[in-house]
Formats: sequence, structure tokens, C-alpha cells
Amino acid sequence: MNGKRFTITMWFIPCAVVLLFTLGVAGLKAPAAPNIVPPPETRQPDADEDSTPPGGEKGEPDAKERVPLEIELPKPAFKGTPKHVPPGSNLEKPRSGPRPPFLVPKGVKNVSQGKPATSSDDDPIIGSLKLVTDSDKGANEGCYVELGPGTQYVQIDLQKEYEIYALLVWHYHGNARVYHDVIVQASTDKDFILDVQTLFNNDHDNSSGLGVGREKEYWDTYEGRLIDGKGVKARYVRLYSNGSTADDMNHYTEVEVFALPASP
Ligand SMILES: [Ca+2]
Repeated sequence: MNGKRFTITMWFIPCAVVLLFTLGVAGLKAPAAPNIVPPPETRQPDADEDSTPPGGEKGEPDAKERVPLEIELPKPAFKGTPKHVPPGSNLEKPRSGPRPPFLVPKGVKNVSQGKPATSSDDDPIIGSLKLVTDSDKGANEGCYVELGPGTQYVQIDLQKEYEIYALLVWHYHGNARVYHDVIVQASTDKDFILDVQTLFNNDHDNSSGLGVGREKEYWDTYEGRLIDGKGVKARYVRLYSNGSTADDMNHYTEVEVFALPASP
């Protein structure tokens, strides 16, 4: 008998434990959470998704697209620019690093190459006026024309009207010097009596008599001087100087005029 009771007990206890465990788990089970359905997509389009981009319709060509002016530089004849300020000069602060890019309308080209040059000095001391637009910007002998002392100019006939966006001038960069009274003008009049537009003037004391200029003097280097053409319409450009810190003579190694054909 004892053995039978033991067997029943052996079976009863595990079965009770399992039953109680099952009931307990069922009883402890949390009530089912309400069936939360994510709300339908309520996102609104971003405010700028369908807006027109600044500057006009998508894909509209930009007639005034600007690109960096491409400039071919000669080899430097000396390194850096001097730190001292020549007596009596109105020198600009030295710039560190290369010249920053200058933006011009796409399509702007050098239109002065090979164009005829004239001068206030009909009989240059060294070289000929052809050297001003022959594309050679070197610092050697034979690359520049030397005009007489005092205020002198070279003038280039572009042979038709252009919209001028930039000029580059190299006076002489074989050694460091500052040219005085650098004045750059553009005109539709070959005599520069009518319609004269001054693009640069660093004659701070009006010693050349063309008016007081606000620009600063600068060292001539292999980079040449870049002058903003401001889009003026002109056929002729005229560049003045009045000697330099080296001597009283005036030198022109190269002048480049970057422009677009003038719109009617
Ligand atoms: Ca030249």
C-alpha cells in the first residue's frame, strides 16, 4: 500500500506544480493592450520641395554666368615683392599668396592680341609699339617698349567696339619697381575727348593732370596688374604712366584686354 501511495504522490506533486504554474501565468498575464494602429501617413511635403529655386525656373540658362578669367603668366624674374615703401609713393599693402581668381562672363576673350598700338611718344627709345600686343610678357630685353620721360601713354585700337571686363598690364618686371600715375581709360573716341571712362587711376596728387586717382600704387611683377573693365563699351584703351621708382622712362611689356563683342 505504501508503495502505491508513494507512486500517486510522486505523480500528483509534479502535475499540481505544472497546473498551478499554468494557472498562475494565465492569471498574471497582462490584459491585452488595445490594438493601436499607426495613424495613416500624415506628413506634409516640405515647404521647399516644389518651390522654384532662386534665380528662376529649373534648367533656365544663366546669361550672366561668371567664370574665373584665364591668365597666362610669364616666368617671375624675381621672388616676392619688396617690403619697403619707396619715398613719396602711395603704395598698397602687400598681398600674400597668388592673385585671387577674377570672375568674368563666360566667353570673355583676349581681344587685344596683335591689335595696333599708338603712343604719345612717336619715337620710342627702345623697341617698337608692336611689342605692346605681341603676347610676349617676358622680363628680358626685347620684350618691352621704352617711351620717353614724363607722362606718356600707349593706346590700343581694338578695331571694333567691345564690352571690356578686364585689362592686364605689365610695364616691366625684370626688377622690382613702382610706376607712377598709372591711369587706364577706355573710350569710343580715338582722341579721348568724348566718352572717356576711367577704369584705374593711382595719380594721388594729380601730377599727370588727369584728375586725382583713388587707387594705390603697386609693385610691377610677373603677375601684371589686373584692372576691372566693369563691362564698359569701348573701342580704344589708353594707359598712362609717369616714370617709375627706377627712372623717369615709361615701359610697356604687354597689355591684354579681355572682352565680349559689344551687344547692339
Ligand atoms: Ca610684349
